[in-house]
Amino acid sequence: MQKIKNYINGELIEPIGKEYIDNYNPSIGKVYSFIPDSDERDVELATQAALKAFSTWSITPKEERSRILLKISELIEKNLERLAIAESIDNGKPVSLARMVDIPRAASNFHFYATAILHDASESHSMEDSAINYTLRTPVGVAGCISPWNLPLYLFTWKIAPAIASGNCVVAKPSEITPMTAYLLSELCIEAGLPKGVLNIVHGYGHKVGASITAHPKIPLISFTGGTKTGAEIARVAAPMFKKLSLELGGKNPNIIFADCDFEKMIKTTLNSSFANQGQICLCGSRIFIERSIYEKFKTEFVSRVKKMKVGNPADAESKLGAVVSKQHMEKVLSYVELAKQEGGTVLCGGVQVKLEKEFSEGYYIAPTVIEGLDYNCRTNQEEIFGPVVTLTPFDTEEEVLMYANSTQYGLASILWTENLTRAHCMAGNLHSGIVWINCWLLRDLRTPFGGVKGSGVGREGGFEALHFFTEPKNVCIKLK
Ligand code: TXE
Repeated sequence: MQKIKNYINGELIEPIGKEYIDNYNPSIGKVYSFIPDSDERDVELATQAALKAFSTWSITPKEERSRILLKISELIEKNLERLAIAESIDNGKPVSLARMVDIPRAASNFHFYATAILHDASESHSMEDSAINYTLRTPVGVAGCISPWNLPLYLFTWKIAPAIASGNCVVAKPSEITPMTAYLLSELCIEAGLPKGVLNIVHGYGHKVGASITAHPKIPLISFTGGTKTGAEIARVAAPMFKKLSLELGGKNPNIIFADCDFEKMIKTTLNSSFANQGQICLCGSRIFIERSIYEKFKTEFVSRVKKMKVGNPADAESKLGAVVSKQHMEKVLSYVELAKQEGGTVLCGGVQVKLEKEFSEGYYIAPTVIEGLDYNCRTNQEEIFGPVVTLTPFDTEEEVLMYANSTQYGLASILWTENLTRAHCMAGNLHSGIVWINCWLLRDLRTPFGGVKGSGVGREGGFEALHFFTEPKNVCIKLK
């Protein structure tokens, strides 16, 4: 069985400790490869390589950096099918989703930042005839990038691309649950001619490799996407070291549906915003609020379509849902269904593990689940479940549904369905979230600021926000006479 390797100083090498971790294929519930169980010695090796490469990479002309990132983007596109299959096997998601969303977005991430650096500019401020100021934005040095298992290559490259595009070098750690496409990316970076040490990928556990990256004195910046609890732990370690932090954390996003919406468009999109990637996207709308006058109509139509969504072999084009990412995660999600029942909820469909035939019988499959009859402030409606589980709650007024929507510790994304323009703009202004989608979901322009408020994180990714995060601004003021 394949043993993947760390990517350090331009080479694919074994972990110093020669230890490995089992890597599961969640669709069959079996180990299919091994990943390095790296430790702080491997992180040290990677950091030294990054520091060494930084002196050259940081002064490499942006046109040359752009050329190499474009090459990486092209190679991802060229290897799309291989990467999509690898992503699906590693994460359990339908290969159709990986082919349509995950891998193309990874290519776009490199392509976007390869061109953004050619057009970025910094400010100057004239003090009439007495002085002139100009702002320099220089790369910070070695960036630590730590990413999660739900959109493995998509989120991994969303950090790495702007970091290296802006002249930094990187020590990166993908989730130990889904390391495969990060490993395949290493091979593509070598093929693209990325200079050694610019990107270093160290595989292993969060509490070992992730914690070591976070605490390393020579890594002045951490970009993290993952759970809110882990984000708080990273902040606890990094803050006293005055590290720059970007934390993209969990979400418990409201999907607010008014009676005047375009019903067919809304229901089709809501199936997707509820269950895409088995509900394992921090942007999913897991709390669905429906104006009372259409509640029964929505419930009947929505549940009947959910029941038709095929849960199956991720390689099967018909599968709408594949396996959730791990046995532990399946048990966590199912435990929330039990909690919902204890809190007075009624399961309208799903709520159980799906047992498939033959080699898939040991896979981690959950039926898409719809629950009604819960209070807006019960645990099921306040805590991130991060699986194919949504709740339905009726509302009567805008004030009421705003209070429900804003009632959690999270504030990442909101979804709003209405044809009333005034209401759309007013609600958007009053929703406590970093992103508001109106009559759509997951429509993404990479130039826009991406991130959340409250327990959903700190800072923003995307566009020039990311380039500014990965650089330090310096003001130079020159006296004119
Ligand atoms: O994330 P973790 P997990 C949410 C979702 C999920 C929960 C936990 O609710 O159930 O987070 O998921 C590394 N120092 N989201 O366990 O633990 C870890 O190895 C440094 C939302 O996957 O946060 C992995 O690479 N690093 C999220 C990364 O952090 C540490 C997407 C994420 O792992 C570490 C995923 C430490 N002490 C989960 N401990 C989103 N916003 O999209 C772990 N890691």
